[in-house]
Amino acid sequence: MELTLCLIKPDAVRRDLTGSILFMIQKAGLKVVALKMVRLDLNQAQGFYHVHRERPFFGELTEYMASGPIVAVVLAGDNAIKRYRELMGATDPTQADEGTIRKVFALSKQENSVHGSDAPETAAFEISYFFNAMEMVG
Ligand code: IDP
Ligand code: MG
Repeated sequence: MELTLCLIKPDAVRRDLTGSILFMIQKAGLKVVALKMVRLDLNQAQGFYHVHRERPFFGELTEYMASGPIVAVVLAGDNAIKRYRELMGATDPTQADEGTIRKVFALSKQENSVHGSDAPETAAFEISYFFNAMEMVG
C-alpha cells in the first residue's frame, strides 16, 4: 500500500470539477484517505513548489496556485503514485492520453487541473505539507 498527494488545482475547483475529478480517481480504484479544501497564500504555494524555484515559470505557477481554493487529497493503493500519475496524464494536456484527467479537463500546461506526487520521498513531504496524522484515516 502506497500513499500519494493529489491536488485539485484552482482552475478545476473554480469550474466546479472537484466531484468529476474525484469520481475518475475513485473509479480507478484509488482510495481517498484524507481530504480538505484550502486556499494557499503565495508563501505557502512557494513552499509547496520549492523544487521548481529556479524554473522560469515559478512566479506564474505559484501565483496561479494561490489564486483560489484548491482541494488536497491523500490517495492510497498498491502502486498509487504511478497509477495516479498515469490517470492524471502528461503535464501538457495537448500531450496527455485520451481518458486522462488532464486530457479531459486541463486548460493549459500551467492550468492543468491536478497535481500528483512523483516519488515516495516527494509524496511524504507533500502529504505532510497539508495533513497531520489525525487528519488521515487508516
Ligand atoms: P507535473 O505536475 O506533471 O509533475 P512539473 O514538471 O512537476 O509537472 O511542474 C509542476 C507544475 O508546474 C505543472 O503541473 C504545471 O502546472 C506547471 N508547469 C510545468 N511546466 C510548465 C511550463 O512550461 N509552463 C507553465 N507552467 C508549467
Ligand atoms: Mg511534478
